[in-house]
Amino acid sequence: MNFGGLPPGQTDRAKSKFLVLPVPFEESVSYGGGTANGPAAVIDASRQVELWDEELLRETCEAGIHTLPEFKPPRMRGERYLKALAEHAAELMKEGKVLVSLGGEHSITPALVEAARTKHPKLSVFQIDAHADLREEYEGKKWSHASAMKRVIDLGCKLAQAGIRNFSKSEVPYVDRGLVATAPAHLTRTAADQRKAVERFLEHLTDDVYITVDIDGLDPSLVPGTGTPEPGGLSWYETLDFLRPIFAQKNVVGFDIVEVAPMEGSSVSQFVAAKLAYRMMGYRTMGS
Ligand SMILES: [Mn+2]
Repeated sequence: MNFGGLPPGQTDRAKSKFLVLPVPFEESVSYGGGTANGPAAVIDASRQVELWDEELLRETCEAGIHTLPEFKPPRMRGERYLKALAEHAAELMKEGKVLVSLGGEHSITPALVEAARTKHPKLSVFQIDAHADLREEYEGKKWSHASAMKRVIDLGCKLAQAGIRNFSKSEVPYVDRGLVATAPAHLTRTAADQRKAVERFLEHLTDDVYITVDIDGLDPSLVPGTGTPEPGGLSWYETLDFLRPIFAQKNVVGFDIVEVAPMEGSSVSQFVAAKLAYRMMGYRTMGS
């Protein structure tokens, strides 16, 4: 099963601009489970996404999208798995393609950022998320999904974060300070305020950017299938209004969409994630 349900002519690995890597990692879940089923559900839903992009007026798939097998090395768990993922992703990035990873829980992102940094040492990160994910550790795990962005700033990467509406007292010293620029969701509710946040982010981020979208950054009315839903999230169009200028003005070297936890009887969450992944690939092909 490949992303988009594409014919062989558009999935040739050597000719494809995009590599889709399914990463079904789920180990530090704190509330609802199911993210291990996220990648397969998103790829399945992607076959229902119209290939003609109504905003970009093109078929993004013409750039080539190759889907890799799920990253599932035998008998590897926790930190060992994440270390292996970082090595695997670094190898893939040598192919000079845009790596699109589908999670899985958010703890996979630091490994993917580490891999991208081997090629782009001045990498910075743009995050869409309900949660700041800046805890030093969570439930005794430094590699927890709730600490993912703390691991990223520990690497020395600048970070810009949007959609944030949940952080703990212990994260206050990091939110919107130093390496981190934060736009809390309640402060970007008007188009003018959102534009100001985007301008600030474009100044804060370096030229090479990795993007991580925790699907819970979007509103749970749009994406109910996620582990830790939080009200007050970004709408579909607000999400795109954050992403479009970053793709237009930065060199986006890779991105991930994480924390999709498919629900029984509802396919909207994985469909939104699939359409978002395709749209982001579309933004990445514009002008090149
Ligand atoms: Mn997160």
